[in-house]
Amino acid sequence: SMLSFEKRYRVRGGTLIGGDLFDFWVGPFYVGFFGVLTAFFALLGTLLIIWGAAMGPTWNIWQISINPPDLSYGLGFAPLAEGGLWQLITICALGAFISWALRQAEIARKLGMGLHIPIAFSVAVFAYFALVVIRPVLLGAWGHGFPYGIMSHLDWVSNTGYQFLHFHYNPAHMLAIAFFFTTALALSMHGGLILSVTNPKKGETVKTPEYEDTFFRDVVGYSIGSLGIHRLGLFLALSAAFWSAVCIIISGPFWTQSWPEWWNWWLDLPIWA
Ligand code: BCL
Ligand code: UQ1
Repeated sequence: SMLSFEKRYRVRGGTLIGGDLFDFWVGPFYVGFFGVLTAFFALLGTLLIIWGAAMGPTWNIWQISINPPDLSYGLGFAPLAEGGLWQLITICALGAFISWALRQAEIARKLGMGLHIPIAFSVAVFAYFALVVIRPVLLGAWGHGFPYGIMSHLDWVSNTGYQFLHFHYNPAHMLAIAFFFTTALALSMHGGLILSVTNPKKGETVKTPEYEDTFFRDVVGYSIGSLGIHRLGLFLALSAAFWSAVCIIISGPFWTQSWPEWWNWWLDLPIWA
């Protein structure tokens, strides 16, 4: 069922392309030109994955893997069964992700909201783009992309990590992990705080933001505020994905030795001499 609010905002306009053509809803879902595009790419990509699985040796969900082309194909097209399918699926994935972001933008424009959500989602898309386009192009072969499979992509991460001896020493990987963990800390504190103030003892009223501020001033001497925590959360989460993209782009294209060796710049500082 539709909220009265929704009804009021189900009006024409805000589309980026196609004018009124796809400016309608199917049940609760806004369609739009990019809704159609997302559905098209997602469906085609899924069918190609199923086709790839059917050509492969197993239906075991853990072992199915659609692999990128051999490194010898460089940046050219490969035959379907030799990684070409992976290339088409990658195009479909990017088509679906980008269309999804643009559909978010259309909905935000319709509602007169900021574009924070599509911008945030674009950072996740950027991390994926870094893995399957930016780094393979910089290294000169699509074969550097990761395979589409549950276990196989984990094997790829492990192998790629050990190519650099010890990936924990990658400074951008360190930053990305620190941001992921801090995101979890901030969200757990925020979730806990909001649930705690909205669940008063029987007979008492919900607590105001003054209580939230006072709690954190009493605990850590500082409150970032009820708007500030959301800015902090968005910053932390986007930074996690951004530094993830950086950590993998630099591994190979800009640093080919082991990551522990990168830290020699520190040992080589003249102040130790
Ligand atoms: Mg590491 C990468 C953490 C140990 C090698 N590693 C990462 C990062 C992250 C991380 C920082 C992956 C997140 C990411 O990219 O998000 N690594 C991490 C941690 C440890 C760790 C916490 C740990 O030890 C505690 N890593 C190691 C060990 C190495 C190692 C030491 C292996 C031996 N690590 C690597 C390598 C890589 C990482 C190699 C990477 O390539 C990866 C990285 O940085 O990649 C960029 C970004 C998010 C995305 C890419 C997701 C994008 C989602 C898209 C846009 C939307 C999908 C929609 C979906 C299909 C639809 C679903 C529909 C459903 C209906 C819902
Ligand atoms: C906080 O200060 C705050 O403002 C009142 C919130 O808003 C509701 C929060 O959710 C959290 C977690 C904090 C505490 C955060 C810091 C960085 C001290």
